[in-house]
Amino acid sequence: DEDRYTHFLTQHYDAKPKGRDGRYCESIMKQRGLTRPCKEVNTFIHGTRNDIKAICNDKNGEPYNNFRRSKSPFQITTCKHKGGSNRPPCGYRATAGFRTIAVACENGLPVHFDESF
Ligand code: U5P
Repeated sequence: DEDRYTHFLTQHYDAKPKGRDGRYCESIMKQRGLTRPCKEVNTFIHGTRNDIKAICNDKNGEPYNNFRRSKSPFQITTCKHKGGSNRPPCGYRATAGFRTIAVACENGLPVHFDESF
């Protein structure tokens, strides 16, 4: 429902990122509430909400296992925890890419980020 979609956006959507490097990850992971404890891996999808929502229907998505995969690639940044303590401050490395993504949908809205490939 809307609540899970909002949660998905908080965790995985950033329209126009600044940097897409480790500093970007450290800042946005904290800002989005993902650092208590430090989340190990988290992907941010860039672009428009409408293009991401369209993965849930035939406009930009197709079935993939129990998920839906995008027909078109997205600019994404995946933040990976550097290791050591999982208590903040959390250090991250960034990997920027242009990739197909797989999400779970509920009532036509994305609610879970599964993977990119
Ligand atoms: N996750 C990402 N990007 C990835 C892989 C995992 O953001 O490339 C996040 C998702 O929020 C996912 C969580 O729900 O990590 C756990 O992933 P997994 O251990 O189920 O693969």
